[in-house]
Amino acid sequence: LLASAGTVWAAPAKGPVYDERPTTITQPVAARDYERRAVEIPMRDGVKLHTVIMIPKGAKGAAQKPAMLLTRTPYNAEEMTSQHGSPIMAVALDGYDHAPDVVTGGGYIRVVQDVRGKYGSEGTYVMNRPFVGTSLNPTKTDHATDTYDTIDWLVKNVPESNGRVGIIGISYDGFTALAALVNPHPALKVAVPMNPMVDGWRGDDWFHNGAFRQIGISYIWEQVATRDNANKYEVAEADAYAHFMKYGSAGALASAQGLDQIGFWQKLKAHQAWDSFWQEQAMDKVLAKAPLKVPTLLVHSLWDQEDIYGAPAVWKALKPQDKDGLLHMSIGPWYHGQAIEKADTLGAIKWDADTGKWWRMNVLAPFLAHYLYDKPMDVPTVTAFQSGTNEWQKLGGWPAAKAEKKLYLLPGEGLGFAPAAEAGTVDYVSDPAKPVTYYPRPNQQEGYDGNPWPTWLVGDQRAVSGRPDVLAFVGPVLDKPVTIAGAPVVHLTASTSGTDSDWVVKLIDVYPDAVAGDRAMGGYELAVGMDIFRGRFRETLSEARPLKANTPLGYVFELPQANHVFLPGHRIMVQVQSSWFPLYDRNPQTFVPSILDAKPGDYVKATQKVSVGGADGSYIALPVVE
Ligand code: PG9
Repeated sequence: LLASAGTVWAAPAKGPVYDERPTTITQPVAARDYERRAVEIPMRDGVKLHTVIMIPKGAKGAAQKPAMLLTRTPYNAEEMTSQHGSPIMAVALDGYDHAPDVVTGGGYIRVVQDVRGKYGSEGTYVMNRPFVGTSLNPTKTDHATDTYDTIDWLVKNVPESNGRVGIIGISYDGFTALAALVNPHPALKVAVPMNPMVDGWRGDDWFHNGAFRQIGISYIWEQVATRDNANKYEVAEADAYAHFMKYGSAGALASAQGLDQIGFWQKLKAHQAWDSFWQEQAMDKVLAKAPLKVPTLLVHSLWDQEDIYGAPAVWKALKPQDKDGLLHMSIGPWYHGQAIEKADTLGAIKWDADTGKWWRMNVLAPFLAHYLYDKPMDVPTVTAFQSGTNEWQKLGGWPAAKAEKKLYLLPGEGLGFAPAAEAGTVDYVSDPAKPVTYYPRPNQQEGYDGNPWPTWLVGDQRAVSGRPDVLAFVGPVLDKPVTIAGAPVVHLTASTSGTDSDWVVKLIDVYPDAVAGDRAMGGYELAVGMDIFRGRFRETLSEARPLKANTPLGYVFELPQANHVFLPGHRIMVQVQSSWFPLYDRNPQTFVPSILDAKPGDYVKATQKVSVGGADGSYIALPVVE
């Protein structure tokens, strides 16, 4: 309807309606296969927590009353329970935390609650709120009391249920599932903490062995700035590498991005060592104070890009005192949270079957049904996926072997089970102006959609193998399998010309050039365990101390858990480097009291010398299953 030249166009006063929207509208309500209740549950201090309860239709009058599966989250209970706007419960629960096939397959009542201070819930917000009775929480409420009060309300106010409650959740919500185990409500019959955040300094979200995970800055901003994550972290740079380089230190970047206003950021800056702030809230330490009372299934992902430390740390702390055999663990070949998704592949790595579905049907579903419906179960103490053979194993405990078999770094970047008699060094120059990336640029901000973030831990390490500042020690072609099950321990002896340094060590499976039936995998370098250690914590994790320059010093730290077979025809490789950017902030290589506040002039090149051979030569102690 173009107006012809010279005429003034106006909407006709009469005739067909021009605006196609009605002035008022009636929303048709589709028949749901569940009843949805949104309630505000009062806590002991009067604060009300917003809670969505989804009751499957037919639950009333069913022969077996359903149990309740609870998740406590900072990630928006309303949104998490209304996916795709679907009236079908299994579809509405698509996505994070739910395992809808298990929830609806088991006929459970699904309960999702916003934690204090987030989305629909009243109250203050504190990141992973520490517990009452510690110096970090002066109030009378924490996640343990809030879970207790919630369960107490649920069993009294949801008459459709059988009065039993299970708690389940991933990551932050895995942390809240662990918190439920502190003075648990008697109606809490089972807990499934999946990839839980346990110790933010040792190896989960904020630091790894003291090295700061600066890509978490955007999460901190969005999570803490507002109740509903409305204020987004805005960046001008398309490449996170450029974004983090622009500001120099992570502290300068955070200030520019407004983080100084955020209470959690102030605390994080004030506690860059593993001091009482971190130790008092570490969940493995908190839980070890009393025997476990609730049957618990810890879920660990072997390639967890966010919380690779947590679940095994809780296992280690609690299993020795678990007299009643309540503690179980599953170890899968997954990224963070992938157990509830399709998991036949992880990046380029193929597992020959959907490992997520297998685990949900054979472990998660029977474990919940046993404790919530008294059904028989055949779930072993530990269910572990072995990469390499790509098979599930039923184990009586974990780890299956002690880290005792020494794999030596050898002169000329060799690697082997026999040490070299003669002592020497293999050297490189680490330049903070040109840090080694954790995966090839462009690096995106953390996030899942179409982003390499969830799978970067299995990225091909050939991307950096040839760099002059990355050492790649490689062993001979294996003529028989080498099986490891547990956490390899790094024993690195190295000197630096600086007074502080980061050490990144990677244990890698090098595929043969010809992989039968899968040419794309020829020569692939798959890291089966890698981590970073910030040198200043060499003597004690709880205090930063300068390194003595140009002096060989010992660094001992664990790599993440591995359950892997290096197959015949493959080679083992160990890589060593001194930056892992932009995931971790750069070590200036000059000792400064606060790396977050390092100044441009503090960043200097350093000559790194890794000791090989002789009495003090570097090695990795492998948990080899003979
Ligand atoms: N890894 C995320 C997280 C946990 C705890 C604190 C902050 C972040 C998560 O996936 O929930």
